[in-house]
Amino acid sequence: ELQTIEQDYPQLLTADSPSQRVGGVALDSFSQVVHEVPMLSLDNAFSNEEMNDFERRIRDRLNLPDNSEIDYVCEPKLDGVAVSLLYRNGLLERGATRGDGRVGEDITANVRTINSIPLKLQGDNIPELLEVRGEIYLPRKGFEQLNSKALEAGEKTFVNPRNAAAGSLRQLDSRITARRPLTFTAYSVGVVEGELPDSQAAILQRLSDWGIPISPYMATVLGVQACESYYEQLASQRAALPFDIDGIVFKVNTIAQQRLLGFVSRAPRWAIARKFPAEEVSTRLLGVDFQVGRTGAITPVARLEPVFVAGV
Ligand code: 5U1
Repeated sequence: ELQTIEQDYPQLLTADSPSQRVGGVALDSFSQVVHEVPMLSLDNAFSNEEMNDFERRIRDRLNLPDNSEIDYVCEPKLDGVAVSLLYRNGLLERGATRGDGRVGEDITANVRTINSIPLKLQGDNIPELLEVRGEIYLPRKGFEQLNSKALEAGEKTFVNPRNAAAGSLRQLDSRITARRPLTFTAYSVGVVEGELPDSQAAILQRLSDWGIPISPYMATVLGVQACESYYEQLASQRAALPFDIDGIVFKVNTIAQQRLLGFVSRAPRWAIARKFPAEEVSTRLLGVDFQVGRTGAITPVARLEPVFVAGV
C-alpha cells in the first residue's frame, strides 16, 4: 500500500521510508569495500592471570602508578558477523562486512532489511560522516523460528545462530535476508567527520541517542578486579541470555588513553576479549584407525560418536 502511495506521490518518498528496506532485484555479486580505518580484531585472554597481564601492560605503557584505577567499558562479545555501517549526513549510505579487516564486501541491500538498523539517524549534532561498527546476529528465538520454518518446508536447517546470520548476509537476493530475524548491536566507530565524546561509554551512549542499538549489558567499571566480577556475573547468566556470546570484551574507556596505547599488528592494546572456557562434552570412542603416511609414519585416528558441542 505504501509503495503504491509513493508511486502516485513521489514527493512523499523519503530515504528512511519502510519501503526502502524491502529488497529489490538480486545482485550478481558483492562489490568490494576498502575500510579506510581497518577493522581490528581482538586479542584473547583465557584466565584472570592473562587479564592481570593485560592491565599490567596498560599501566606500564601509560606510566600509571599502581594505586590508580583504570576505567574500563565491559560488553558481551556477540557471536555474529562484524559489520561497518556508514552514515552520511545521518542517512545510511553503505553496509559492509569486515572481510579481512582491510577489504570487505558491500552488503548495503541486505543491511537495509534489518529493522534495528536505522536508515536515518535522529537527534542533534550528528557527524557529517559516521561509520558505526558492530555485530549483526540472530537472537536465539529468531534462530529457533527460522529452523522450525525450514523444517516445515523440508529445507536444510542451520547448525547455529552464527552460521545462520553469516549465511543470511551472504544472500545476493536481499528479499531472502529480509525474511531472517537478524538484529544489530553497535560497539565502536570507524571513520568520523564531526564531534564525538571523549570516552568509549559516552560515544556508545551518543550512538544510542541517535537511534543506533547498543548493548543493554554495557557497563563501566574501575580496575581489572571489577572486570573479573563482571565476567563472572555474565558467565553465570550466559545460558539465559537471549543471544549467543563467546566472551566479554573489555576496553579502556578514555579515548586519549586508547590513542596513547595504539595497536600491535591487527589488535588494539586497549581492548581484550576474555573468552569463556571451551565447552566440553563426553562421547563414545567407536574405534581407532591407524593411518599410514607416505613416509611410513603411523597416525592413530579416533572414530567418535558424533556429538554437538559449542555450536558445531
Ligand atoms: N562487544 C564488542 N565486540 N567487539 C568486537 N566490542 C568489540 N570491539 C571490537 C571487536 C572486534 O573491536 C574494537 C576493540 C575495535
